[in-house]
Amino acid sequence: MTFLRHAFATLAAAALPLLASAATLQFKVTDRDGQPVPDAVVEVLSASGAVPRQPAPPQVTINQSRMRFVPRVTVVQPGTRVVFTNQDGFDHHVRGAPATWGPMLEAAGFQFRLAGATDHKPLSSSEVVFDKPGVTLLGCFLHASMRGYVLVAESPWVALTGADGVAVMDDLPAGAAVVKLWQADEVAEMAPYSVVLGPQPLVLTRQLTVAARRR
Ligand SMILES: [Cu+2]
Repeated sequence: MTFLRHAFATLAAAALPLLASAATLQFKVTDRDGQPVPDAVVEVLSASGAVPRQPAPPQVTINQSRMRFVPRVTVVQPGTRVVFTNQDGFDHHVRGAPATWGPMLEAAGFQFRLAGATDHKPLSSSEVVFDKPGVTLLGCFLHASMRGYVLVAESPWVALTGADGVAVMDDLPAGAAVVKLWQADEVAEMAPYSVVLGPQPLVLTRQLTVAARRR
């Protein structure tokens, strides 16, 4: 009986901080015409200092496929290794340059060529470690229409909007936070939101000043 009571107390103590800290944010992004905008990045900077239970992967892959960067927008944590591969049957370049003013300008851009895929060899690949928060614009010298983005987040709490223009983040730490939104085509500066996250799901919406680029 003593043992059981002890076990219960331990369980309760372990569960309590999780219950107390779980907050939900839903962020919907639409364009100038009211259409849902996918691939917008929602970042939550929590004053709590808490980090997600599930750590971000140390390595991600961006494919060049059918004349596109796939995914078009990749969000990583500082220090993430990004592997680029070319799946098309012809050569591509990968050119990376800072997309915004800020600390990223100190970092040198990068460029390399990836040979086209053949039946007999493994895919051409090369990798880049992204260290500093900021946005890098990806392009290809050979195909001007190719555009991609790597966003190195400031916060471990970050999500992309889906095809419905909505990002839902569960398990956020409760308390004061700043919510930032980034979207590739938006030209107007988007002021961050100061919010308090609590047990009630917080719903935010933002209409962009531009019509999002269709693929
Ligand atoms: Cu190309």
